[in-house]
Amino acid sequence: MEEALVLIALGSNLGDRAGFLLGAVAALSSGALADIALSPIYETAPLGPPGQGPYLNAVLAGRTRLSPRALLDELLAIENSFGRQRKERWGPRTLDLDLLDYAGQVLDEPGLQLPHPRLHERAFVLAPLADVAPNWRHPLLGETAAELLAGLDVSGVHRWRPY
Ligand code: A4P
Ligand code: MG
Repeated sequence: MEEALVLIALGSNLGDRAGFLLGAVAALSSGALADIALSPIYETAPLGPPGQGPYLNAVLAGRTRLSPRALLDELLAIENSFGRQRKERWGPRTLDLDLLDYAGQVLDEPGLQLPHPRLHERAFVLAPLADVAPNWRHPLLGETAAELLAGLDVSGVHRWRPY
């Protein structure tokens, strides 16, 4: 199969957040993906049920020979290897890996939608996406990440500065 350009969102709001994000990058680089570029890490206000801590979020770009479905299965396996437990929707998690885009494909299958159906409304995804893929355009909306971000509230999204 040809190599496909893919974009993946990473998020964590439990435990060693940066360690989980970077562990996922390492796992992907030794398996599913080549030529990984990683955005800066952002610290972001949680969207979802109250009482959760802040997230760290980032986006990576890379190339894969896997099909969309095989890549999603790999993402779910990596989430599980970092102790992800699915409890409530949008609840706290050690590691969330979302497939944002696969070579601009549009798919709507059980368990796999492309582009990711909520990416265009989420500043915590669009800010790092604009950093790592400034020329990318949303396959359905035609706008860049920066253009999509311009319409959103970015007050809860900051470059992460641990010191
Ligand atoms: N699925 C379908 N298409 C995709 C895709 N393109 N990429 C299916 C990934 N998964 C896809 O996801 C549910 C199912 O979606 C998967 O089994 C897969 O088959 P999940 O990760 O189990 O559930 P979830 O993440 O709790 O739900 P959901 O709706 O995916 O939540 P989101 O949209 O991922 O949001 N706040 C901040 N600040 N930062 C965050 O990162 N993340 C969430 C989760 C909530 N609040 C947040 C953040
Ligand atoms: Mg998810």
